Amino acid sequence: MQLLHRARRDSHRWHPVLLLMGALALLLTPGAQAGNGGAAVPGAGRPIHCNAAVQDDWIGRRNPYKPVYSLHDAMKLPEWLSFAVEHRSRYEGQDGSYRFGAEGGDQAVPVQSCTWIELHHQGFRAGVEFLDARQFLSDEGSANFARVGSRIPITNSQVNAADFLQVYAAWAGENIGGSGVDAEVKLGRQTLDLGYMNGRRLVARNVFRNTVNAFTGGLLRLRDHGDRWQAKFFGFQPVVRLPSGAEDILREVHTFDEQETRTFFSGGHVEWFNVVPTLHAEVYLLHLSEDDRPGGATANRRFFTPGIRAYIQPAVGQWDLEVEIIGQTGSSRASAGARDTRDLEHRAWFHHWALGYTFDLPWAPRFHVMYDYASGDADARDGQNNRFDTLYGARRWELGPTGIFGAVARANLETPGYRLSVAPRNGVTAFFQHRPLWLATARDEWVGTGLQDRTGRSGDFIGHMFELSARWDVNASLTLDAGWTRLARGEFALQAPGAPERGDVDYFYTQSLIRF
Ligand SMILES: [Ca+2]
Ligand SMILES: [Ca+2]
Repeated sequence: MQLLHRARRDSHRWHPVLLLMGALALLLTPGAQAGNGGAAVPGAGRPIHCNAAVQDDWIGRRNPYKPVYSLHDAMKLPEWLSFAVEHRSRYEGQDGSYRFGAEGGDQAVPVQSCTWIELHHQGFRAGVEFLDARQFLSDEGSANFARVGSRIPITNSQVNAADFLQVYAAWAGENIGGSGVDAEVKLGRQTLDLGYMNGRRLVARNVFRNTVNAFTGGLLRLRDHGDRWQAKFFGFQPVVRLPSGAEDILREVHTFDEQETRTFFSGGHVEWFNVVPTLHAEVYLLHLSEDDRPGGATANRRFFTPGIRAYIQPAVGQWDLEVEIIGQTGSSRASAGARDTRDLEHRAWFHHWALGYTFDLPWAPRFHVMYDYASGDADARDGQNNRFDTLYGARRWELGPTGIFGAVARANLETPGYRLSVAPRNGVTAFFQHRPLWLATARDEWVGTGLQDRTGRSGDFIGHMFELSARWDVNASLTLDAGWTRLARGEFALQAPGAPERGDVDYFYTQSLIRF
C-alpha cells in the first residue's frame, strides 16, 4: 500500500508510466489489426435493463432486439408495431456506512418495469416508453446521500413511479438521395447514449441505476452508409424527475416529470470507426447552460465540455485499449444553494486510460489495468471551480455499483485499478476488480458523501474498493446478475469530520431481469 501511495504522489498530472502505456498500446495496434482482418464496427451490447427501445436501431444495421419469449409474437401483433415489456428486481444490502453522519447498514429493493410501444411506417415511427421505478425497504433511517447537516434517505435517482421516459416521433433513411449518408431525426422526449459502451461518461441511458436520464428536444444522427463514421447533434432540455424531495418520494406522491425549462444542453459527437483497423475514435463538444427556475435551484453551470476518446475493443488473443480526455471551461458556482450567487471560473478536466489483453485460454480471461483522474477544487477562495462535472454520465462499469452504494463519483477522484474478467461459458461473465481510491485534492469533498476536510489534514486516501461480480444471460428473455463490493476505508474516509467511526463497508446485490 505504501508503495502505491508513493507511486501516486508522482502521478498527479501525466504519469510517465501512463504515457508509456499509451505509446506501447499504439505500437501494438498494427499487431492487433493483423490478427483481425475484418473491420467490424462496434455493435449494440446485450441489454441488462429496460433497453428494447434503444436496441432497435434503424440505421447502422445493428441487430434488432428480440427476446426469445416475445409478447409481440405471442399476441400475433402486426409487423408495423413494436412492443416489449421488461421487469427488473434487485435486492441490495449494505453493511456499515461511509457517508457523513451515517450509521449502521441499509437495504433496498429497487424494482423497475418498462413498457415500450412503437409504430412504424416506411421511414417514420412514433414511440412511447413508460418506466416505473420504485424502491422498497427505504425509510428515514436510510442514508443514500448526505450533505453536511442533512441526510437524504432516498432520491429521484432511485425512484420515479409510473412516468413517461420517452415520447417521440422519428424518421430514418438510408443512403439519402444516393449520397452515401444515412440520417435519422428524433424529436420529443428521449434517452441518449454518447460514445459506444464505456464512452457513456457524459451522456448515458442509465443501466444499473433504477431511473434513467431523459431529455426533450431534437437529435440529428448522420451515419456513413459504409460504416466509416457517425455523427450526432442534439439540442435538449433535460427532464427533471418529479417528485424530487425525499419526503414526497417516501410518501409515494406521484408527479409527472417536466422539462428543466431554463436549462439548455446541446452538443455534437463524431465517431470514426476503424481509423486504423479495430481502432475507433470519437471527438465531441457539449454545452450546458442552466439558470435557477421555480423549485429548481442550480449551480448556474455554463460551460463547454470538449473531449476525445479512442479505443480498441477486447477480443481473444488481442490487446485492447481505451483513452479518453475531457476538459471543461466556462463558469459555475460552488453549490446550487440559493444564497450562493458568486460565479466562479470553471476549469476542470478528466482523463481515463486502460490497457488490456484477452488470453486465448479456456474461459477467455482478460486482464486490464486502468487509471481515472477527475479534477477537484483545491482552493475554495481562488475564484475558480476546478471540480469535474460528469454531466449526465453513468459509472457503474468502472467505478463500482450505484444503487444505495454509489461510493465513487467521477469528481475529485484519482484511481488506478485492475480487473480480471472471465467467461466460463457462453452467456456467463464474471470479474474481480480492485481500485485504490484517492481524492484528487484533499481539501475538496469526497463527492456525494458529504465528507470534506477543508484543512486537508485528513489526507486524501479514501481506501480500497474490491469488487466481485457475475452475470448470466440465461437467454434473451432472462438475465441474472449478482455482485459484492467491499470498501476498505482509508485515512480520509475514517478521519474526515463527520465520518462514521468504524470499519469497512460491504455491499451486496442480486438481480433478475425478464423481458418479453
Ligand atoms: Ca415522475
Ligand atoms: Ca477553487
